[in-house]
Amino acid sequence: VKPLLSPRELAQAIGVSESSLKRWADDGLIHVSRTAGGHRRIPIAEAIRFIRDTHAVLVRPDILGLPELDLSAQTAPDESGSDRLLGFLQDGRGSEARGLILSWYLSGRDLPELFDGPMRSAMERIGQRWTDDPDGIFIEHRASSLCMESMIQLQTIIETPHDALRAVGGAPSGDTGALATLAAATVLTAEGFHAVNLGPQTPYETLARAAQLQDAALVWLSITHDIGPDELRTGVETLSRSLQNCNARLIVGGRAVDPLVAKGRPNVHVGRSMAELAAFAKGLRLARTPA
Ligand code: B12
Repeated sequence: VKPLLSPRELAQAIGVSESSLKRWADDGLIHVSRTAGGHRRIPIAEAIRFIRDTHAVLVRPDILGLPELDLSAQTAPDESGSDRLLGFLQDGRGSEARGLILSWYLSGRDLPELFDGPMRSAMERIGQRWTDDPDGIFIEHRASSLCMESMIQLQTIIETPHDALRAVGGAPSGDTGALATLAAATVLTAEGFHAVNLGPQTPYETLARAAQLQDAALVWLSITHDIGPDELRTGVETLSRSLQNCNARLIVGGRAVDPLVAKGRPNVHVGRSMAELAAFAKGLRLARTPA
């Protein structure tokens, strides 16, 4: 991805004239920095924000260093769009899967909507295959990797503000799920957090220590596989107790989460979706931002 663009490059990328683009910059519709010589430069994250907000069509993604997009995806990720994603993931068509997800994002869709919708449902359907399809496990592992590649690509075009609050998270010991915790990190990045994802199989003590070292405002725990209710409850209890000392809020979620883990623990919140995680992050950011 190209970190800084000239007005001419962005103009070409979205198929408008350079003079229009310079005018929008001078009117403050698009934020630019200046080179030592006084030339306008547009950070990639600002270019992406502008494209999303104005529904501009990215006709030349290559100028931004982005791969080919699925321009027909500029509509809502409706049922047929979800089926297309499922098809690409099942067939191992990585560039098409990434292009489709990126196109949805660039057309203004929010990440929680994409992860709670098409990505989750595609992975659910793929996860049903291994019982009766000898290639099911191969397809599931490959599809998981493709989803992760797509999320990492999204992270490279989202800007983290300098004064971002910090978040730390992962999946607990015993849980091999890497996708949901990466989705959480990606959503938090889009919500303006500096998110550190420790990935699957992270011991509760490591999460607590990382939260302390990073001075985290938010800790997330993502549970994909059933690790046993007692183990989960004890782990969350230990974690929430350690977090009280560093003033971090804990949000626990994932398809195998038990809502009872938050009982009697005011610094623990249970969420079921990426939309809930985003809402929680927004609330926390508002509460922690000085007036
Ligand atoms: C991918 C996957 C794996 C991969 C994980 C690899 C990877 N790189 O991530 C691998 C292949 C390793 C795997 C292994 C196993 N798996 Co598995 N796996 C899945 C699968 C297909 C997809 C899960 C996924 O990542 N989905 C995509 C994410 C984005 O969606 P999500 O998990 O639903 O999360 C959403 C919400 O829960 C929420 N959310 C998630 N995290 C968080 C966090 C917060 C804070 C919040 C607020 C919200 C939130 O937002 C997300 C988006 O909407 C599911 C099928 C399914 N129905 O989900 C089975 C599934 C979870 N696996 C299952 C099983 C049985 C296994 C195995 C035991 C199989 C085996 N016999 O070996 C093993 C071992 C698991 C272990 N001990 O850890 C069962 C679980 C049953 C259970 N009761 O736990 C499932 C449901 C499949 C099935 N239908 O039977 N698995």
